[in-house]
Amino acid sequence: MKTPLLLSLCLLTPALSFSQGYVEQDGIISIEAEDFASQTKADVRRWFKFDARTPPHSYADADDVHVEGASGGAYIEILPDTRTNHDEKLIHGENFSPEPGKMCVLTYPVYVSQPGRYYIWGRAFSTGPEDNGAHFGLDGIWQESSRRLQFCAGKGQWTWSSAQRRPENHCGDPLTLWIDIEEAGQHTLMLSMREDGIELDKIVLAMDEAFQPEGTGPEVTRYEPASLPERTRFVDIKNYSYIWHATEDFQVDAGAEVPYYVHNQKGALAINAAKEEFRKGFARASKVFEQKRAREFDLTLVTLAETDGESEYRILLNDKVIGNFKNPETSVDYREVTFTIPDVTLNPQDIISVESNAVTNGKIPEGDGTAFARGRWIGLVLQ
Ligand SMILES: [Ca+2]
Ligand SMILES: [Ca+2]
Ligand SMILES: [Ca+2]
Ligand SMILES: [Ca+2]
Repeated sequence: MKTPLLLSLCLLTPALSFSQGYVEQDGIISIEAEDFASQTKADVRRWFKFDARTPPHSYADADDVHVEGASGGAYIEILPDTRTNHDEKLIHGENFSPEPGKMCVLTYPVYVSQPGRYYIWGRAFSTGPEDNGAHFGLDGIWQESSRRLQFCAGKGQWTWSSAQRRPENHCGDPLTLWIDIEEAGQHTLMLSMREDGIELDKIVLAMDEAFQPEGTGPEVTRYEPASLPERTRFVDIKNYSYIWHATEDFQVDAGAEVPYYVHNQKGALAINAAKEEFRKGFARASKVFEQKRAREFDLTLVTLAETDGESEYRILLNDKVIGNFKNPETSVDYREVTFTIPDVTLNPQDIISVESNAVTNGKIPEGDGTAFARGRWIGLVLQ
């Protein structure tokens, strides 16, 4: 029986997915190139993702797949690649884009805490002279300093570069490519094509000039949010207009047969059945409907079942009983149980009361007798 229980627990707490961006950590933003958020201007050329499961493609291409050695086991390449050497015709807007932002535009959301200058590092696999350039931008602006990332050395292997191609120096020098981020906060890093056939594995932005990536580079700085608090009460309530909490919204009726006390840990009203005189009769708590207009609701009472006994509950509208319930037997103490009365019209100043009693089912020994359930309930839900 253990497997079905585990399975059902897993189904109860599924991992809700959401899109993750990247964050700057200690002056570093490390991004898997293949984890872009969007691609536009991809009608003539396109970035394709390659990993171990990518099937063979049918586009023009001068080199093989290079998944081996790629960070995260994946990278991106712009295809088709129709200019792989100087003899193949150079066509602006087709196999070459000297201007950034015109072709194969990718975006990466990044959250930056420290504004300033970030040096751009790319990790590429180049096999020829015409597959080794790309442009970067930020928030729709292609700063001159972030255009024309260039890879010259390191052919036929994954290679890092931070060099900008310049008229006087086509291969560029290290640390000549950067982006200036003027304000802390959310930004969009952009990447676009310069030469088709380029393969990019990873992108690193680094504030420190002395930083030099090695191997597959620093661990990616994906945004990993803190875990959120899970619902611990009213767990079966899937929708509601209002929740009236027993301990906060209801007034305990001092004139009832027995009193309630507040069981803080469970957020419940309860009867102290340790006192024998509280074992007979009903405790009661009430609330006034304070809205200005009459409304119709389904009323759902949420009680806590107990192993000691099956307490009885009554819901009253202006002292008239409109619902009678009894907790089911349970093997799990404080399991939430719901009882619903459909289609109740509440008028302004109506008084809604909840009553319950302490009972024993004689099953759980305690002292000389048996333990009592305490008529616990946590609230009334208006749906
Ligand atoms: Ca290729
Ligand atoms: Ca090319
Ligand atoms: Ca290539
Ligand atoms: Ca990668």
